Amino acid sequence: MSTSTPEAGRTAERFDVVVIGAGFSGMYALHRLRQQGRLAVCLEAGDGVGGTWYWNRYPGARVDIESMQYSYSFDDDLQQEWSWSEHFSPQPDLEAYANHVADRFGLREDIRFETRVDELTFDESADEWHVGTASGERFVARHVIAATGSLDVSNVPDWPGLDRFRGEAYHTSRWPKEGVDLAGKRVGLIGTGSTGIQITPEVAAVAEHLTVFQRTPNFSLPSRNRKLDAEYQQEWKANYPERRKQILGTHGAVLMSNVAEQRSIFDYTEEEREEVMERAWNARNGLEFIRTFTDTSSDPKANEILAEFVRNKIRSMVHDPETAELLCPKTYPIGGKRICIDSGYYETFNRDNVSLVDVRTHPIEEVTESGLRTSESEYDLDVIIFATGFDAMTGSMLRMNVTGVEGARLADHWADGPRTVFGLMTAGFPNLFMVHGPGSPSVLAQMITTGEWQVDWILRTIDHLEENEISRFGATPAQESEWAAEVDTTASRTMHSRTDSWYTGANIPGKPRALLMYVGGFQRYSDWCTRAADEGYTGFEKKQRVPLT
Ligand code: NA7
Repeated sequence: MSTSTPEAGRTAERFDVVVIGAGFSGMYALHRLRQQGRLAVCLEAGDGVGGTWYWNRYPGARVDIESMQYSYSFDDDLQQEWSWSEHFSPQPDLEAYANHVADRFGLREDIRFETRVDELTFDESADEWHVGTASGERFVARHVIAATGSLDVSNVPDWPGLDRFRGEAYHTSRWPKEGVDLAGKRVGLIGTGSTGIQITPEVAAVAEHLTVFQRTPNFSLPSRNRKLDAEYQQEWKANYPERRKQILGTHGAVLMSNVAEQRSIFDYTEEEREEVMERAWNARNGLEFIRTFTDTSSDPKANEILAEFVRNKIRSMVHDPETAELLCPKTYPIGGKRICIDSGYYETFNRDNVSLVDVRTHPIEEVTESGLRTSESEYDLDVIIFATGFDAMTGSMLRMNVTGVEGARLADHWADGPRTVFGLMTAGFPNLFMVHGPGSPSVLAQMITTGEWQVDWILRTIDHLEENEISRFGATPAQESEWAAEVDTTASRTMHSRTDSWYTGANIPGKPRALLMYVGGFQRYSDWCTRAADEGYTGFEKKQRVPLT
């Protein structure tokens, strides 16, 4: 039971820790806090658990990490008993899993659903956070864990006329639970990132006509998704303890199959190279494909050979040469953005009811009452689907109106780009922890396992603070600069920082340009964090609790 406390004429509920978000990391944080006997509540904007996998329920939504790895590791009974049906789980399976976990561990009783946090204010006199919600509730807690997700705030471009459209319009991340009947309708889909690539074949199969509005084509590999048989799962389950440990020792917290070559692409004859690339193409994993050779991520010439191999695949799948050329990415290196995986994306453009419109050459200028107008033509549509991405990594923190020490606003602190220590804390905002925050590996590592790991680090830290009667604990600007140097040094070696995408904030007009995640690899990342804890958190700001008189 929480206690209550008067706050500005209202009653605030008091907890040890407020967790924001009931996605996979938030649920795990709540579970661990309860196990430790801490008084905790989890505030969730949606009316169900699952986070990303609660909101993104558009047709075709699917994870691109294999199911046996993309799952919780903290409870052996759970991982032994749960069965996955597909190699790459579709959204309904992931949401069902989240619901199962919430029920199995009795988490719902401490989750407040439909509770959106819109105010976080640090009270310096008591070293506590005051948490306000859109529906007027108030909470007070010494610590806040923001497990608010890397891809939560939808991006809808600010086109004139958006409110004038008489048909139906949906952002893919806010797809209605009851589904959308697209049968016999003229559908316009804007965006060809991972989401656009997943939803395209599904919409094409039912709509009267699908028009895909593409600004930048993406590299995509066939997912070769398959049903999982019992034998394969059993083999994983028998080896789970060992494999989960191995996962944490890898660059992306993912175990890969054995297709990666340990040699330069130029060590092979042209014929041999084609053979190796063909083998990698059939290996089911975008993350693995880019590591086919040792130099395709670093040497532009090597990268171009791999990119041209994929373009030739696209040309062989799409019958109309003009459409095929338009679908071929040519303006950035392969792997600069996350390589997508798809289920029949390119082949969909061979259908009579599908057309591709290049909005790079002729941008969308406005939404009209009956559809869209580009600088070249008008398109009459019954439904517009926005697969236009997210204000990623920073959006979900900034929209909570966070105010820290001396009234400092997080929006100002991050005005030139986010500054953090390990993506876990930011200076001037003590006792506030982030999971998968900017400057952490986030989507560059498998997020369920690395989320568990980060939550464990946070809870170890909170234990340390309680044991040592520290009431205020925070990162310092000097630590932020040190971490920024590590993030920048590792980033400069990669193609990500040289490619416009949501990874660098380039998808949101006016957003400062910086690589938003740590690319040094999960193992190196966890070494940094563990060292800080092992060394007694030297360098962090600490304030001793004032004894009660
Ligand atoms: P992404 O990858 O950010 O894709 C968004 C798409 O929307 C992309 O093709 C954009 O084109 C397009 N877009 C955005 N704004 C516009 C405007 N103004 N005009 C035309 N087209 C536009 O988001 P996703 O949801 O697909 O994927 C996000 C992650 O989820 C993904 O990486 C996986 O990790 C899971 P652009 O490329 O900017 O030219």
